[in-house]
Amino acid sequence: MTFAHRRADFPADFLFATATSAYQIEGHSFGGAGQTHWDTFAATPGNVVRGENGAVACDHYHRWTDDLDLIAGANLDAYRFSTSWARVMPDGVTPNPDGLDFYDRLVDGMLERGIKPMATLYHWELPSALADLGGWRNRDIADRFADFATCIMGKIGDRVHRTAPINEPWCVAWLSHFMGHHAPGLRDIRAAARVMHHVMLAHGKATQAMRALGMTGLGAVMNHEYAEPADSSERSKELAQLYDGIYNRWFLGGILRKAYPEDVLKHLSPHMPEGWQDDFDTIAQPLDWVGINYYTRKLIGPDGSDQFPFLEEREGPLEKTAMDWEIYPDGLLHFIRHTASYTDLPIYVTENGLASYDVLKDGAVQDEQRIRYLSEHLARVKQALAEGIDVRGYTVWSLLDNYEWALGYEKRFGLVHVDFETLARTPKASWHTLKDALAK
Ligand code: PNW
Repeated sequence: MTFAHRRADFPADFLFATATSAYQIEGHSFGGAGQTHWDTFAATPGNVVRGENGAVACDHYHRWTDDLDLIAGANLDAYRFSTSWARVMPDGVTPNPDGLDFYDRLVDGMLERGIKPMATLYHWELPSALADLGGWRNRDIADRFADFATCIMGKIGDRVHRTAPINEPWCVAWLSHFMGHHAPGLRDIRAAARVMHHVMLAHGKATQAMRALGMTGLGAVMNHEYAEPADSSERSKELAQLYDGIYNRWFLGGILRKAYPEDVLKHLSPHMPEGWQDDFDTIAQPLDWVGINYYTRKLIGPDGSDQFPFLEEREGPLEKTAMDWEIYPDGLLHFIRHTASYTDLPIYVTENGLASYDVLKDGAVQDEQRIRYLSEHLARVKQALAEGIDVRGYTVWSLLDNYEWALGYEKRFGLVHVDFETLARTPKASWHTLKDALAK
């Protein structure tokens, strides 16, 4: 047997969930959504595989009732979804009643099916009107984001179970402004350092805005990658440590310790925005939970240059997914323990999963690697629970095959297969496995 878990092995109130995000599934050409920086980024040749974008995606905007049925059908307890800023406020500031109504119906649809809504306000589709003002590089973004939080949560905040302002600050800052892999595609240390801070400030201000609405259940979702030195040299160890700092300690430090890690700050401080030291009381708002998104580890070695961050990722020896990401379940246990070393707050695994080479054949998809991956990672969650760490939930990325950002529609992360010609949904073997394991 490849899947070694049953619902009964976990605490009675433990939540099994699945996740998606707005731009990756909804279809951004529908319902009056505004243009986003991802539309612009995807339209520039070389940024995204085949130049694909989220204009239609999974057409979830029209098929959302079917999709909620698929979540309930797998006996899952909760659904982590995101609200598109450009759908709710097409120009970044003016509310769109159709957009607000869409999320209102979606949340009610979850409640009707006994699914707990877990909302993320921002999962990367910045309205172009705000991108044109400098986007996340402009400090004003934090106030605009708080206004968006007030607008969308004024509509649905009374019914959501858990809410996080921003999905994966590292991706918003580093991946998008230093590595250039995601919109807006910058490779600029000064831009990256500013965003490393503004994204934290926006988290804090949005949290304040949601508290002002009387909301509870507010948290933060960080992504983590285990950094392994590529060899036993001191230099590789140092650089793995630096990678760990940028990726795994910066945002936790800001939100939970009112401080950025010194080893990273040493390199970023010349580029930080003025007055950053004075913002921690706003950033470090009291929270109710912390989320961990975890997929893989990276082997880190020197790139031979004298250019910060001096490091490169090396090919690792472990089994890989279709993303070419190594499968390293111990990393999940590491980050649950690591997060618990910062805080006693309840922890949710808010994303975990893999892209696999799935083939639809005779109406079925045999995604054995996914079943094994989920089983091995859930075993680490059990281990953390056995150590007394307060883990409250586990979330599979993703419900559906969807728009995998710069990799377009090629990489399939879903529990449910999507045919991108017909948009037909077919539950994979992993969906059936969860349905059986999670029967109540
Ligand atoms: C997460 N990286 O993103 C996101 O929350 C999802 O939107 C995404 O589909 C999922 O993981 C799978 O990729 C990441 O390049 C995307 O290091 C890319 C990276 C990390 C996280």
